[in-house]
Amino acid sequence: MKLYYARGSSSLLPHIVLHEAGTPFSAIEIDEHTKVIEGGGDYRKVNPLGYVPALVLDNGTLLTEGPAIVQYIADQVPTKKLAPPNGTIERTKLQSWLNFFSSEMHKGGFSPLFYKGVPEEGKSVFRARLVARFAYLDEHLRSNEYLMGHDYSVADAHLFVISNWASWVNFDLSSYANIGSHRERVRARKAVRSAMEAERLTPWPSSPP
Ligand SMILES: N[C@@H](CCC(=O)N[C@@H](CS)C(=O)NCC(=O)O)C(=O)O
Repeated sequence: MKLYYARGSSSLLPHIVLHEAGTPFSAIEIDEHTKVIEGGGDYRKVNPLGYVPALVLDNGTLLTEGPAIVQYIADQVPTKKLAPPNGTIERTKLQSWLNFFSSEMHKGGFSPLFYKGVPEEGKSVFRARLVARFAYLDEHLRSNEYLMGHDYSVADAHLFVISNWASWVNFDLSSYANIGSHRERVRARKAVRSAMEAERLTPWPSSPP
């Protein structure tokens, strides 16, 4: 398997999950802006959409979209319990979290804060949304060690990856104590440290790479 990633971006999610799974893979860095693959080549020939992550399986199948990719990886190693079994209500709850992070927090929250063309007035709408959504998450984590309850899952890695971006857009997370301790629990995992070291993210860069 080959994972195409850009440092510190949403592709850190499948990068962490591949380390959790222990599945052999190679990680290939791309420049998110120029779409040039490390060592040469146009990433758009791998993924015509041009964005990361993309996972290319050994048989050449291309998988895109982080939430789908991490469920595929989790399903390859059921004993690791990175996702509840398919078809269960617990799996639907996990999918609900993954969709929440991908749509409400990523595209409908953080993404517009990175765009230079978005005026400050517009950005304040998305900041307010993030405030409300982080408050909701913080309340949930008050009584739950992990998003799904007692057990770590790919959803926890997703929250970790998304909340990493707060420092890049001057969004203050310090008032969300439960999110802070959840982030520490997730950061302490060997797989998380390995993926972050592979992407040269320790220490966390002060601005997007
Ligand atoms: N819907 C995709 C979005 C992925 C995405 O937004 N990737 C960003 C990095 S966080 C990217 O590669 N942006 C560059 C571009 O859109 O050209 C997913 O959830 O995997």
